[in-house]
Amino acid sequence: MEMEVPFWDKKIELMERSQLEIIQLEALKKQVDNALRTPFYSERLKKNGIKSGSDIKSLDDLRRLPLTTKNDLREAYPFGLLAVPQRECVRIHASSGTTGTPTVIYQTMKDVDVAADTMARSLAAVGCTPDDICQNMMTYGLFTGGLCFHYGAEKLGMTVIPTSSGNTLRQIKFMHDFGTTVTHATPSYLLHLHQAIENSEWSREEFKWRIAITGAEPHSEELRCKIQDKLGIGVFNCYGMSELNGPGVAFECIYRSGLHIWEDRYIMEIINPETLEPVEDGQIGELVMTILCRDAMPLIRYRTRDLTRIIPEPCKCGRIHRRIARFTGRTDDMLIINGVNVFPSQIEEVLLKMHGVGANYLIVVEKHGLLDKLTVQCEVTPEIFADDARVLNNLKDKIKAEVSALISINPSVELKEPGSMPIAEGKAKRVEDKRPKE
Ligand code: DLL
Repeated sequence: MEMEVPFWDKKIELMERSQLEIIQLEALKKQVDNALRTPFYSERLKKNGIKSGSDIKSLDDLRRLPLTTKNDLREAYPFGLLAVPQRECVRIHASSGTTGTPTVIYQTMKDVDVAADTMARSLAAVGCTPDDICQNMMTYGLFTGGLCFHYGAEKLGMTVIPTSSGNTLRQIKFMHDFGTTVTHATPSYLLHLHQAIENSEWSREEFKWRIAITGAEPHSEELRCKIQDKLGIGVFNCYGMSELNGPGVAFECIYRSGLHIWEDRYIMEIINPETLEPVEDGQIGELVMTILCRDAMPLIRYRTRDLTRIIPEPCKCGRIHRRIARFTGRTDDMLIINGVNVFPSQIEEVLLKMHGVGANYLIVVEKHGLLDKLTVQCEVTPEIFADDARVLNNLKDKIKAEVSALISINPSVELKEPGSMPIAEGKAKRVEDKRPKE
């Protein structure tokens, strides 16, 4: 039986490709003008011979523009990419940088509204309506999974319960008492939630849950099927990143076969991460994104480091916006631990400046029940090792506190005798990810 396809903005979602490309070109020109207002891009673009948006004559001219990296954002920290007077900027979000400097984004009120509209469009595409009660279990704060999702869910007209992450017993109570129909959580938290419901005083039938939106970390089709079977709900994949306004950048429709990228809001490219040249449609490469609608902070040809491929065939839903496949990995060493992005270099930074920490360390990530667990193992110096247990315990607590302050994850810390950890013969192995590959 044919399913009825829900839409938020039929005109935009079903428009002709030629029409979409006109919108993209106009928006790109504006974004280039906008970028020229920032100290960061004005220098870069002028170097590439671009002095105004009108230098962009066709979408192919995108390739004349420079790529932008996470490191560039760090260098532009805190305000180097602001394209409007600060008084027009109403919000700042941030995510982990590769070291202590975070990468930040700024939004005007219009930007907040456009991002909310994009999110609402994504939610409508999976069948969410104002009749739904939506519980957002992603962390509120600097992380975009909280607030940016929230604004989109409200824009659609759902009743939003901003429970944020954690406190599983309260999550379940709210889900039960308010009749929550839609949830937003990481896939690993969903499994945890399921187990907690099984252990609760209520049976599955006493919940009205029908849709789970999952994202912020990689997960496989098998995991989706497992969650769907266990919970008897529709599970939909949602991709996003802080730099691109958070969740809802790419989203599955009811057919669940790849994620549509909203191409009137973003231009996507898939490049070979070594040669930086575009790959053929259907080949795996790094996703590069240009934001078409953000006044406060332009972002041109941003290297996401996420590996995926374009699905060239049209989708059964009829949307013109092309799809990308589930992500197959990243081109850098970023770890995602319970949905939180962690770069090994951040932890190294803490360890290296800590008096008493020796030469060798290892970051271990493993599954502890259904959630991820982070352990930092490090050798101590011979002087500290000779001291009494209190000194060692203090060091342990200090490492825990500093790592936790920097990346918002509480690690276990294991201190090791000097010289007891294996010495690397080649490139030092600093991370052991023992989580089962999905
Ligand atoms: O994770 C934004 C988000 C919130 C997306 C809620 C979806 C739902 P960041 O913290 O900046 O932002 O992390 C972005 O997470 O580059 C991917 O590596 C990874 N990621 C996000 N969504 C998915 C997904 C948010 N659906 C980084 N599948 C990205 C695989 C994902 N990886």
